[in-house]
Amino acid sequence: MSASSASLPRVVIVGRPNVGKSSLFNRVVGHRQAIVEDEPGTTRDRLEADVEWLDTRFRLVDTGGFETISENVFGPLILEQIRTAMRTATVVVLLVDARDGLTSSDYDIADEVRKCRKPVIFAANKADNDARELQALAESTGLGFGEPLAISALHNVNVGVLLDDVVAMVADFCPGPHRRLGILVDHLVAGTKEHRLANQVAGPHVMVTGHPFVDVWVGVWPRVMGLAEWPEVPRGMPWKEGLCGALGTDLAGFWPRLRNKVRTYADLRPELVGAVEKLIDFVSVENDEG
Ligand SMILES: Nc1nc2c(ncn2[C@@H]2O[C@H](COP(=O)(O)OP(=O)(O)OP(=O)(O)O)[C@@H](O)[C@H]2O)c(=O)[nH]1
Ligand SMILES: [Mg+2]
Repeated sequence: MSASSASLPRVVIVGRPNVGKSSLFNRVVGHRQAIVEDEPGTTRDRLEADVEWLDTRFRLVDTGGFETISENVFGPLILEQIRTAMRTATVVVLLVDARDGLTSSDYDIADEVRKCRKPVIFAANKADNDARELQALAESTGLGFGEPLAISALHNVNVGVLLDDVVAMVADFCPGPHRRLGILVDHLVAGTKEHRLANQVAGPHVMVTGHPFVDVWVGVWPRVMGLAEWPEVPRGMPWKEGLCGALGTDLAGFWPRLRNKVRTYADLRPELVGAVEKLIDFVSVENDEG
């Protein structure tokens, strides 16, 4: 994968075996790259290709079919592969089969898709003729994603419409010169896991910055709460719980009290104020890129 491919928005096709994910992938990519078979479980390895539609470039990802009850020893591996692919997705395309109707595997993959909280395009494939299209639309609303877009990967019906939707969602979701994203991270110190993750997601339109404190509460001067210092919390203990334990106060009530005591910038440590100012500058700056 080239460096530019790695930074493209990712569009991930998921669904149970044999619904036509690889057929759709091949149709969009424009040639037969993924293996298509009338045999469930054909795709086991994730397959990716760069695609361009209406001047938008994205990376299309085909995944293995997800099956609830499976003799297939690859089942858990495929599920892990699908989850990994969805975690990095900008848009997920959930595909069902318009001819077969819904199966328990469709419901289960739909739950996985819901859990990943990404924008979803819901499509019913193999809608080759009108009667089947109607059947697809009626039945598939049961998955909770509304009416599917009826498509046929084989006969190239509505695949362009699906790509239009993909491009609109990518534009909606993706940071760009006119839609910058700022992320504030706790404990952003060189050499930490937080630092490595921040470096991975930062880009021309995404700024990740943070404060060095173990928790954002430490960004408030302890004197605000009448303390000389924040108590030490033993390593390995969740910090907020440890702090409230040491102070003999309840966790749920502490945050509102702390928040209400903060009145001015002088109540906050300069490291926290500085990081927030940097983010505000970044997301609100006027730009002349286009
Ligand atoms: N009639 C019809 N058949 C289709 C359509 N799209 C795919 N098929 C057929 O459905 C079967 C399965 O297609 P695949 O693309 O391999 O399905 P898949 O979802 O990738 O399957 P797995 O890799 O096993 O998860 C093949 O026989 C395809 O020719 C379509 O639009 N209409
Ligand atoms: Mg396949």
